Amino acid sequence: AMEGYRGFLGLLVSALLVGFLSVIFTLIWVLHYREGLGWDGTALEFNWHPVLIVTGFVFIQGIAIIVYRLPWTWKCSKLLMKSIHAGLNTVAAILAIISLVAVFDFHNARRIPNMYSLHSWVGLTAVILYILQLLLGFFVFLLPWAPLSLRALLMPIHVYSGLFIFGTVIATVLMGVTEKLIFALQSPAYSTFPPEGVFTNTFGLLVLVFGALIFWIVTRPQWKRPKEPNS
Ligand code: ASC
Repeated sequence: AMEGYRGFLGLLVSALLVGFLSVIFTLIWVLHYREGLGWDGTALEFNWHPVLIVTGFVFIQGIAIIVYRLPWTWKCSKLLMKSIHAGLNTVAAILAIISLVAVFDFHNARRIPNMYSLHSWVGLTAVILYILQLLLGFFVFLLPWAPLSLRALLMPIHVYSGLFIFGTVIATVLMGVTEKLIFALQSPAYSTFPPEGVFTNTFGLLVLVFGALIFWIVTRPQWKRPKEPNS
């Protein structure tokens, strides 16, 4: 048991480190390589989009997925852990929505068309599914009214769609990074390996590794919260 616990801690610390680094890399990207942050219809407003997505939709969502795995919380009530899971996912949803407002606002101010790219189609689908997942989870699993039979029926779907949405978000981040670099890096071009291109490709790899670590942690059966009878 001690062996499994140390393995868990090692991966948890790695995931937290890689997730935190991803957020720092996004900040360095927009503050150092790009124009910085602001809310004025210019690129400064667009730049909130990657910052809020990586902070909320990647990092906070990743933590929310594995909160039940933290062994020191196994003595906490299930209701408290569900509230933390729901609370983190609510914060992530709010940040994702603000990040979409930033892009649409920037596009409209600059008369750039909306919703033409695959990044935008998949990304908006992920946000809509995430909000539906949040509402369904709130009414079925958090509020006390749903019968156990309905919870048991919907739990595998909740787990599956949660991981599907998380994976989709990571794929969408990779598409967004590629799209932005091809738009933004003109002279010198992306194809000439400028420092911003190499730095931001590295950031994309960090996000992918974060996803891989969260997915590993959450799919180890031996690290699951022991199930109390009748829940
Ligand atoms: C819940 C909860 C669980 C599941 C289970 C359904 O709300 O706390 O552990 O649903 O009851 O299989």
